[in-house]
Amino acid sequence: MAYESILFEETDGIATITFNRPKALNALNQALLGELSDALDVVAANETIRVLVLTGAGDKSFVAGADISEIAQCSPLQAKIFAKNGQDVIARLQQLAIPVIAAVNGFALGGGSEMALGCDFIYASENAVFGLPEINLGIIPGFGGTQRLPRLIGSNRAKEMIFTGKMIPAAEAEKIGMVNQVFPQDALMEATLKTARAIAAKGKVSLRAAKQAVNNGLNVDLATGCQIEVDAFAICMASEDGKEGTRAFIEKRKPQFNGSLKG
Ligand code: CO8
Repeated sequence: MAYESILFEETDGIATITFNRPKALNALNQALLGELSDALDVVAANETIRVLVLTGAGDKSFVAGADISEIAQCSPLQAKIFAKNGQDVIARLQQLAIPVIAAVNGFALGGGSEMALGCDFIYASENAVFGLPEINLGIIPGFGGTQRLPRLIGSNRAKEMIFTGKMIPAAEAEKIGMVNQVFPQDALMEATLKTARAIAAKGKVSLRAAKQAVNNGLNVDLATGCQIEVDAFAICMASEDGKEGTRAFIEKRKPQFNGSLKG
């Protein structure tokens, strides 16, 4: 599929999807969501891709939200479908077997913050701005923001952001735990790719197990979460990666992870 609203590239096992509607500050319209969904199919089907990075075109915006001109034309039913499409594609990011990093290089507002919250963690540039300003439009977040933000930063802080619609700079987003690390704008992508390369060198089986254990454990009680962890741990030990990693330590050499799921 030829893309118009995103850019898709892959280098050395790291795929990068760039939201590419700079004239609209990379706002998410339904066509873009369709392209993103297609690109996630490609990523999921390609075993050589080890890490996915999401970023925005230009130096001003990651994603300035869902496209307000499209929302304004929606009937309630169309709005429900638009919101569901956005939620589904963000859920797929979260469920992707490989790690997904958001490199937020400017505005991450509304659906933009929600997109970043669907990633495994967020790096941001110093000029990045986060917020859920939907309340100013007489609506509420519709791409999972009322659910993921409180789980990440706590319900009181999330409610303050959602009720006021205030925008917060990257430094504050880092302070409240929404962002892992902030970089000068011209250093963001290299820092993100450096972390992506470090992750890509780990075992595919253990990365998958770690992501699933954390994600699945977040929605259950501690005992059930710990059970999820031991099951995932056993899968690692049944894999070549688990055998190779422990053997390499004992033999005092670097492990060569092949990502095979075979025991
Ligand atoms: N949608 C459509 N176009 C946008 C959006 C957007 N979210 N954001 C910016 N643009 C467009 C502007 O209209 C403008 O276009 P034009 O040049 O043709 O007039 C262009 O991008 C540049 O924007 P500005 O001139 O406004 O740039 P500024 O630097 O002055 O301001 C801001 C930047 C602060 C980011 C400002 O553009 C802004 O406030 N944008 C809207 C932010 C917002 O409210 N986002 C939330 C949107 S709602 C949402 O995300 C809901 C998610 C769930 C949806 C469920 C589906 C129904």
